[in-house]
Amino acid sequence: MDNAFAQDLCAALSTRPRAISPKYFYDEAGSLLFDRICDLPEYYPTRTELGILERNAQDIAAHMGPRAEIVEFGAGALRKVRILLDAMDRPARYLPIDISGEHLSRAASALQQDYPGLDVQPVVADYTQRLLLPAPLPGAGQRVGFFPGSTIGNFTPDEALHFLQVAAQVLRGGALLIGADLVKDPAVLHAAYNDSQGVTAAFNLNLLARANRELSARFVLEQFAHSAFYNAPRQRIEMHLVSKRRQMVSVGGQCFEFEEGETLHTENSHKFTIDSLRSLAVRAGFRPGPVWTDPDNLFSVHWLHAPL
Ligand code: AVI
Repeated sequence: MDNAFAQDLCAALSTRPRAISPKYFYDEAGSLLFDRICDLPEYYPTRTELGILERNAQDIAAHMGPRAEIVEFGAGALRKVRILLDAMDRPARYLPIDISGEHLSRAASALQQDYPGLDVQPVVADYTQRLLLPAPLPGAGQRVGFFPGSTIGNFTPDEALHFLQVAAQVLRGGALLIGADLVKDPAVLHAAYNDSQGVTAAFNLNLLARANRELSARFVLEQFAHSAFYNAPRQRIEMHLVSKRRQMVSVGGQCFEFEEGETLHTENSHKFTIDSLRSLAVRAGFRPGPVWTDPDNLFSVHWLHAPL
């Protein structure tokens, strides 16, 4: 099997407990479902972070200083970077990094149209690995990384540390602006990942639908249930797909058995305290700066100084 999704899915189904990386949610259909999640009434992170950025745009822009470059890890959230660009003093360059070239060039050309004077340079790369970025523009200000959405929460703690270490290297002398969802009332978290319209359930089940589309797998979607719950000791939402009965599934010609109630663990979404995010950043070499939150303390946006 030369396909990473096929390899990782078969490996996940062959081990116990069964778990697969959440990165496989994001094919075309999954990305559209995620966009719908962001607009759900129960899913507070997106609108809360947007509100924090809007209310504090001038202050954040002052920290960035004139002629700054923004390096965005992932090219999803154009709505968010626009808030920064609109407040900044003559932004010099925007470097969105994404593993999907198609998604990236769409995002980059949309932004270029609206900001004709801005130098937009997409970088196709896996930002969870080592990163090589173009040299700073002559006369440019500081290089500021932007990692919104609490995507850091979808990494394992080791991956999160590694990501921050890579970011600290490529942002040397600059800073990182990062969004982190906060630990809160489990009922609020539960509602955000168990929405009444069933969009999060469809997003979770799309992993199996994708396997059917791409890997000639034969998952019967009706035989799996979406499950999302807050694991309080580990401060994370866990998403699973639960087999509703004993069944056999086939992926790429290989057969796997599910017992009734057995799960495939599809995602962790870690929640942070302000201190836990700052301590992690310190371990990666950053020096914590200001933190902006909302009046209900649902979400946080951190300014982290990169090492020199
Ligand atoms: C992308 N990421 C930060 C989302 C989250 O909340 O962990 C993905 C998501 N999963 C279910 N709903 C949203």
